[in-house]
Formats: sequence, C-alpha cells, structure tokens
Amino acid sequence: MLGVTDSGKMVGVPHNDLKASMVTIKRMAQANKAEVSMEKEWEGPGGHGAKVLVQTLPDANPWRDVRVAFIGDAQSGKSSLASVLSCMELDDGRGRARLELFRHGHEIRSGRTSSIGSATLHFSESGEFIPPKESRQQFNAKYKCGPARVITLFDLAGDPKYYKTALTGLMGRELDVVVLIVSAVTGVGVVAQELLGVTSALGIPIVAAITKIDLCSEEILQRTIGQVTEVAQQVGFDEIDLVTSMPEIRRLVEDFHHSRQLPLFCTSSVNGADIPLLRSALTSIATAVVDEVDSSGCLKPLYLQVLEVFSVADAGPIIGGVVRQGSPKIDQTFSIGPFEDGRFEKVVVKSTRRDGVPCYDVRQGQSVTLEIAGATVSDLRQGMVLVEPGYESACTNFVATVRLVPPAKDILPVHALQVVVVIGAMKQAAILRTESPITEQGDSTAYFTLESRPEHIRVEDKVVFKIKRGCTGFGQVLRA
Ligand SMILES: Nc1nc2c(ncn2[C@@H]2O[C@H](COP(=O)(O)OP(=O)(O)OP(=O)(O)O)[C@@H](O)[C@H]2O)c(=O)[nH]1
Ligand SMILES: [Mg+2]
Repeated sequence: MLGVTDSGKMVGVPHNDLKASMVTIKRMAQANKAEVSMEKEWEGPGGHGAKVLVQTLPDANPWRDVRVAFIGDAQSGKSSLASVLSCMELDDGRGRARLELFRHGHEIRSGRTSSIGSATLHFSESGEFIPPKESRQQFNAKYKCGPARVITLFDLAGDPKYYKTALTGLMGRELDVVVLIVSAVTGVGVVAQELLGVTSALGIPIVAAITKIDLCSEEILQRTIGQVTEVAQQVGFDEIDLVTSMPEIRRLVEDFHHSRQLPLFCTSSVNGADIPLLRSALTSIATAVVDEVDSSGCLKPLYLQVLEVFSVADAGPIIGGVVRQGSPKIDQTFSIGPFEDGRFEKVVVKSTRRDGVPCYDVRQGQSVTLEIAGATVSDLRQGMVLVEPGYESACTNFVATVRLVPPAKDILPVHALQVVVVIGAMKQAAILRTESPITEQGDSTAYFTLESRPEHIRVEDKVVFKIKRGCTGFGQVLRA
C-alpha cells in the first residue's frame, strides 16, 4: 500500500511522490523478475494513495511450442476433428463439436470456418496430458509457469471463399505438422489439393486423416484411400502408410522426417474411431520435434511477426505472434511497423505471456502475447513486425524465384499478372512480372510490386501467391 501511515491511516501523498514511488517499485520489481500492477488508486486528505500488486514471474520454460494445422475441403470435418481431439468430447454429426472453435457469429450460423480457429493440447514437463476441463485457476496453481509443452491445433478454412485466409494460416505460424483432413464420403477436392501442394512446397511435414468413416461403406472408404494415395504421389510421396495401431506410432515417429510414405489415419469424430490413435500420434510427433529452445537464437535481435492484435480493459494494445528470433523482455524498447507510409514506431513491452500465463521472458519458437505501450490498437495490423531498433525496413518491390504448386499446370508468360501475395501473416494484392513461363520446376524469376502498402520483407522469406482459382505459386525472396 502506498500513502498509508504506519498506524494504517489512509492519508495519501502528493501525486508526484506517488509517481516517483511507483517508478522505484517498478525498478525493484524488474531487478527481481517481478510484475507490478496498480490494483486500486484512492484519494485521501494528504493526496493520492494506491494498492499495488507485485508478483514474481516464472522464467520462460525451455520448451518451444508445437504448431499443427488442419487443412482440407469445405465441410470435410476439420473443425469437428480439431475440437474432438482437444476437448475429448465426440461430435453429434450436426456440428456440435465445431462450436468450440468458432470465433464469429456468422461462422456459427453458416457452420463454416472463415478465420483461423485454434485449440490447444497441454502437457506437463514429464509429458503428462493435462485435461482440458481443468479450470484456469487450478491449472495455474498446479503448473506455476503454465504447461511445459503446448500443442496448438490451427483449424483452417476449407471454403474457396476463404482460401487466402487459409494460406496465411499455413504461412505465418511456423508449423511443425500439417494434417490433411479428407471426408470419407466426398473424397479429395481442389482446395485440399492446392493447400497440400503449398504445404509440400513450404517443406512442412504432412499427415493425412480420412474422417467421417461412420458414414460410408468399406468400398467407398477404399475409393477415398485410393484418391489420397494419388494426391500424395502428386506432391512426392511414394505411397501411403495406413496407421491402425499404437505400436505402429513409434515406428512412424522414428521415420517421420525421412519417410517417403504419407501416414494415414481413418477416423470418425462421431463414433470416435481411431481418435485416441491420432491424438497419440500427434502428441508423439510433437514430443519428438519439441526440442529445447535453441539458446543461440534467443540471443539474436528480436523478430516477431504480428499474427493478431487486440485490446483488453486497462491495458495497452496486445499483439500475438510467434517469436521467430530473440527473446523479448519486459520494459525493452522495440520498433513496430511498417505503417502505411513505411514508418516504424518505438514501443515498450509492458508484459509478456505464453499461452495466457505471465512470464518474465519468452523465447524463440514460442507463441506469445505481448502488451505494448506507444501505439494504438487501431493503427496495428496482422503482418506487421516487431524488431530491434536498427532492423526496421519496408519495401513495395521485391524479387523472388517462383514456381507453381500442384495441381496447377504451366502457364504462359505474361507481362503483368494480378495476384494475391502472402508472406507469413501478411497478405495483399500485387502485380507480378515475369519474362519466362512459370512452371512447376521453379526456375523463373518474378518481380513483385505490392499494391496497398509497404511491408517488412526479408531475403529468403517464403512467398505464396494465388493467381486464380486452382492456380497457386510458391517462391522465395531473392532481393527486397
Ligand atoms: N457423421 C459424421 N459427421 C461428421 C464427422 N465429422 C464432422 N462431421 C459433420 O460434418 C459437418 C462439417 O464439419 P466441420 O467440422 O464443420 O467441417 P470443416 O471441414 O471444418 O468445414 P469448413 O470450416 O467449411 O472448412 C458438421 O455437421 C459435422 O458435425 C464425422 O466423423 N462423422
Ligand atoms: Mg471448419
């Protein structure tokens, strides 16, 4: 309590003294890895007083997060499966389970994902699964610095109308695994094929799951397995590897990164068939890819691309993203941008959270939210970056090597194509110029001009561009 006498009288002190005391408390807290928040401010005969909460913050735990995305055609069962895997409750076949993942009213009304939904699976340091229904309070008390391992399942849209949003979901999240979801009844459509082509071009490991097997005969299931085999071959797999029992998972995980076979599960979100098997496989794959954070990466200058921006009462803007490099700490100053005119603004980190739990610092590879001061929520947007001062850059023109991803076919050379370009979480219209045909082989050079505003683009950034329906290209930045 500030402004209270030794005998407990709430007298208050002049406003400037209160401010100076707060500065001292913050400095002491910072030196002791603690967070300070003003709980209550009041006025007394002698001026102002305050109740201040000082909390010790846990160190960031050393594990990096694992991120898995679900791709597939519209209504193939992605949201339902992501929900059933994380919430442990089965679907009713009429869209009950997916409600857990929807973020907008119109998604609930239409039953279609239009944004990027997410669900999380939590594990303790020893790999123990933490039940989803445990209350936040019990959870925080038990696991003081939050769960040690977090697997986030991103549920992407399958409707062609939201294809570009699905692309940003694939691009901006440093994914460890992508799961191709196929409805046993309707098989593989164009969106699934295109997103699979992009995933493969991005070099992200792939797993496939046929779902809704409760709705089809053995004959139809075999036909769908045949279709999955064909599209798997289109992106370079030799064949599929049907996984049907727990002992097979160990072998699957050992071979995962070198295997030329696409692991395939046959599941149902309604009768629960092979749901524990798929959950176990994702957990085992995740545990295998979850290394300790590379500490040399934490020492590098901060690079975080903003995936979401929001505000909460009595706090500055909150930005969410994956720490690509570095380790932001409370009270450090960084630059955020670019704004419409290419400018960056200096901002100060006020608090750092990982999976909603406050931490003293957060590290490379972790999904985080940061409260910042020095910018307004309405000026911030997805695709901006938070970087160390001195590393600000913005451009509207860049050069990249480009190729088409399957199932698109070679296209003729054209002088100027209107495309939508996606780099990480940034997405905007651009003009693409090329002198030679864009093919699947990937040796064309393309010159991109962004149409709306400058962006922070780095050499070697991966680029995905949509040319028209059924035709998507992939590239890598050569010059920016
Ligand atoms: N019978 C049965 N129905 C299922 C199963 N999985 C999902 N469904 C139903 O299929 C419908 C579509 O499921 P969603 O999970 O919304 O499909 P989606 O792939 O997320 O669709 P988009 O968001 O449009 O891409 C819903 O009515 C679900 O209840 C399943 O395994 N069996
Ligand atoms: Mg959905």
